[in-house]
Amino acid sequence: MKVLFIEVDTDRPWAVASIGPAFLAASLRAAGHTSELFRATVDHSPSAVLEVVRDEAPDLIGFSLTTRQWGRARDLAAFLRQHGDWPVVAGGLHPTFAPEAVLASAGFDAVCLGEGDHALVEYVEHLAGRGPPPASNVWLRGGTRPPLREPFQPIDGLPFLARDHLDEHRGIVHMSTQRGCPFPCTYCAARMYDELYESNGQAYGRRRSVENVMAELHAVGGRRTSSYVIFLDDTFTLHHPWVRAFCERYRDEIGVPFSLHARVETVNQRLLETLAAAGCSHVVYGVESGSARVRRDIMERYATNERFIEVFDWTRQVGIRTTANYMLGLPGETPEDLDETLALAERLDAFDFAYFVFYPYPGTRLFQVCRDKGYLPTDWLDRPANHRESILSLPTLTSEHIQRAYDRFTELRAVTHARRGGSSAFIHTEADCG
Ligand code: B12
Ligand code: SF4
Repeated sequence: MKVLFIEVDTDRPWAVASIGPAFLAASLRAAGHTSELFRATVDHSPSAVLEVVRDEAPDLIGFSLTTRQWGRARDLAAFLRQHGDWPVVAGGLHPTFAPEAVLASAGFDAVCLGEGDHALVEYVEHLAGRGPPPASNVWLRGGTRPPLREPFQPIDGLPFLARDHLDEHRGIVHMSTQRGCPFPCTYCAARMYDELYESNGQAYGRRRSVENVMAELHAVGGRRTSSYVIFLDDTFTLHHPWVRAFCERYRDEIGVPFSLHARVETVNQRLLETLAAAGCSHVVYGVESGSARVRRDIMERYATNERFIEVFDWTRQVGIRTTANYMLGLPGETPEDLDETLALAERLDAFDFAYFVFYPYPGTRLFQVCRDKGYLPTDWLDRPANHRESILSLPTLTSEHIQRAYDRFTELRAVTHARRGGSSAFIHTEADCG
């Protein structure tokens, strides 16, 4: 059976395609199936996508979706259904936490809840007439919500990523060493996988062995062909014994620069020195707000401003560049809180930073708050899910307040950029994690 994943771009191409399909393709191929990925850029009209689908002649089409991708994917799936009868399945965070909305849309035959590695293979076997419908994770249109299968164990048993499904160029390698994140950030969609499985009595958090991660790094060419390794894990610096054991082997066997996401609570000076010695050149920290009140009472993040300042200083001292991520426009936030965020950004003086207008992702606690308090418009699923303007009506902030803060961040970034000599080494980071 042949599966065609359609990667849906929204406003511009991303440097990397979804990690989900790269995992799924690996499992499909291990089970004897074929997998291809087509990136529908913003320039591809629905007819152009249809043409590609006709040429590829898949037995199943798969969409891996974040909320941002949902609107365009919905329209594309409906268009494909008008012109053909290819079965279509959607998976990823958005379908997992808004499955009813996906199944109610024309063009989707099934939704995958949570992990898809085994579930998709079972579904494909079923479509091939070689097995019963999947008993778990795959929710068929018209059917009832299925139970969740146990998270994949042992995680080392997963085949290595199908790298032809990732846009990797010039020796850049993307790696994923763990699934799940133990922190409770109320805005975070990634964390919802943990909660979904925990509410089912299952533990989602797992990390691959150092041995297994090293084997994948060698399999992609090791130091011979790799120029830079990007660890996509939500918080790479969990469990220091693992990180130290990894760093020792990485330094000796691979040694090329790498980047990762961390939280300030999960690093200390010694660990940062170890990371730097192994080749770590860039750490992305989630700061999110400069107001301790907002972090503590709204986001459930308990680090102090002093902690951020010392960790950014330590990171600089060991020669690692930092990127800080900030959010603007949360429910309960005030204009004074936004001022504090800008002030902390100035004080931290990260090598680079990214700033996002808050968007409430389905499944998260803050989504629930926004819905319960009437901040969320009823047509939220039809509005663009971007991070440049707020879709919320907040009693404590107007859209002008948020826009002004966003513009001040844009100015600060331009100034920082100019001060660094317009360095092209600025790294554009998009995930709100760490
Ligand atoms: C790496 C990463 C990126 C990379 C790669 C994108 C990607 N989707 O992989 C880049 C830099 C491009 C990126 C960009 C953005 N990202 Co991002 N990103 C991540 C991150 C940190 C890791 C992804 C990962 O490694 N997943 C691991 C794999 C195993 O999980 P998975 O993708 O969910 O796939 C499994 C299942 O869901 C299922 N499955 C997935 N797809 C499919 C498809 C089918 C057909 C089936 C059957 C099953 C299935 O099976 C897979 C294997 O078990 C996540 C956080 C996270 N932990 O998920 C955020 C995350 C996905 N990103 C997020 C956001 C908001 C963004 C941006 C909007 C950031 C921004 N502010 O601009 C952009 C938009 C990207 C887009 N195309 O829409 C949010 C999404 C929230 C949501 N509900 O939509 C997350 C959850 C971060 C967060 N904490 O909230 N991101
Ligand atoms: S924002 Fe990052 S640290 Fe917080 S729960 Fe999500 S993945 Fe974990």
